[in-house]
Amino acid sequence: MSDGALTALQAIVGAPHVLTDPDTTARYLTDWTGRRTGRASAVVRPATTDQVSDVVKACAVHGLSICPQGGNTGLVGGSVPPDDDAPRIVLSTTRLSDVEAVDEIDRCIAVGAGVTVAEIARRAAKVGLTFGIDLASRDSATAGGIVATNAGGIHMIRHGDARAQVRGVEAVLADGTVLRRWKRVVKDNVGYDLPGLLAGSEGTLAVITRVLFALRTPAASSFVLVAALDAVPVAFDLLRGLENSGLRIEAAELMTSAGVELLHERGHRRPTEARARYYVLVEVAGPADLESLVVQTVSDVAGIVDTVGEPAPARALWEIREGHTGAIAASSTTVPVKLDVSLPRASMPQALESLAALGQAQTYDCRTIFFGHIGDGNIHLNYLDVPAPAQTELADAALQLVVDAGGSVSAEHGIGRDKVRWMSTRDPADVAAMKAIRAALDPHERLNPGVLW
Ligand code: FAD
Ligand code: 2HG
Ligand code: ZN
Repeated sequence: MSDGALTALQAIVGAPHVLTDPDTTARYLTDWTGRRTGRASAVVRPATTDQVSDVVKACAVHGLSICPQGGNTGLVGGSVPPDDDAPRIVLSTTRLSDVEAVDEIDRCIAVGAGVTVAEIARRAAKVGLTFGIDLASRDSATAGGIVATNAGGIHMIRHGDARAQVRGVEAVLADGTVLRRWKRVVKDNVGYDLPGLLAGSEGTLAVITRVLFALRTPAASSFVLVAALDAVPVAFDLLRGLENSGLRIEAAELMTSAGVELLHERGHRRPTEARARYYVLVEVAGPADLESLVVQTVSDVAGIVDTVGEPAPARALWEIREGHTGAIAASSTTVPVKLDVSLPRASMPQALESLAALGQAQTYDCRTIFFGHIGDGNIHLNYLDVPAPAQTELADAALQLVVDAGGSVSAEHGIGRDKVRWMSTRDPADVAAMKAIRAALDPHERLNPGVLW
């Protein structure tokens, strides 16, 4: 970076917040999976929207592109820059950390983009409300990150995705303009849904600096059940049965014996006494006699091998599910091939068989662990121990299978840098419209070049 650029950035955010020392910048340059390490001239940490705007303008003057970064927990390589010499900065949102008091009347909270999901949940809980997004990366993933990726998480089945939680957004466009859509009202149909457009834009349309999130009413009483079963359709029968009994599904998660055994090796209990091919963790909410309703429903569903249940939060059961990502990363001899797909319920059982068979094929011969948010049709495919040269071929074969089964190649993690070649699964006119939006808002491709496109 030129001396002029460095001086300009230091003048905006203060010299201690323009990081150039390799020891300090290292953690901003490698992604959570360890697959990607990139390069940047500096990591810049603005503390206000105006500073972000000035940083963006200075980058335009000095020909620097910008990689926005929140908690750096993204799983598709979008939060770190590429490994080349092009002039760029990482714009870290960690200092955009202000939190306003919860608005208990309109049930919303205004937070800086760098505030973590766990902190938003804590603030909501203090006034008896809940935040609709929860995920295992809650202690690091940020407000800006979950909106930029349109994260789903474990309660998406109940409250919708991150986009559905957004009431207002403040963001800086590629030319430094501050865009502010900020109304506490629930209904607001004046023109295009720009906050909705920024949700899922993965840092390619704007830097999100503040978010106004809706808050929700927590369940008065909830119960966690894990059912062991040998066939995926039994899981759908169980979910239908619970809903037909008047229970509300708050979460519905799939695990397989491979995942449960891996977690067991690492000190977790097995969820049920009997072992089975699949385990479904369901959190339900409902009336006071919740447990008896659950027990009655389970006894009406054919094909359940064993069950265990306890009142929420049932952390020990949830930890088996939430420990999967870390356990897989620690156990695989290579960075796992991690695919995040959704499948129509009708084709899921057959597709999962084919996807597992693919992992067992002689050319790959890897360990295969599937899990995920089955209630939303979202399965996380993890292939472990795959030698680096075979990874792209395996990923492409798996994703082709998913497309052929009518599914989506990215359910909740996004496209990032890892899945760019799969953007072509959208119709050509759809791709052209998205590219036109990108060209209109960021004609010089300064924001996260190489992500999505
Ligand atoms: P980062 O990783 O820093 O960035 C992600 C993307 O958003 C990048 O493209 C980045 O450029 C962009 N970005 C970040 N902040 C901004 C901003 N302020 N303005 C513009 N662009 C920005 N994801 C799910 O959807 N559901 C899950 O259940 C889930 N569970 C996870 C569990 C674990 C253990 C881990 C490690 C990850 C999990 N993830 C999950 C993935 C990840 O946590 C989410 O994608 C999360 O939303 C990323 O937030 P972040 O702040 O870490 O963003
Ligand atoms: C989860 O649901 C995350 O736990 C991570 O989306 C998925 O590790 C994965 O493949
Ligand atoms: Zn997930």
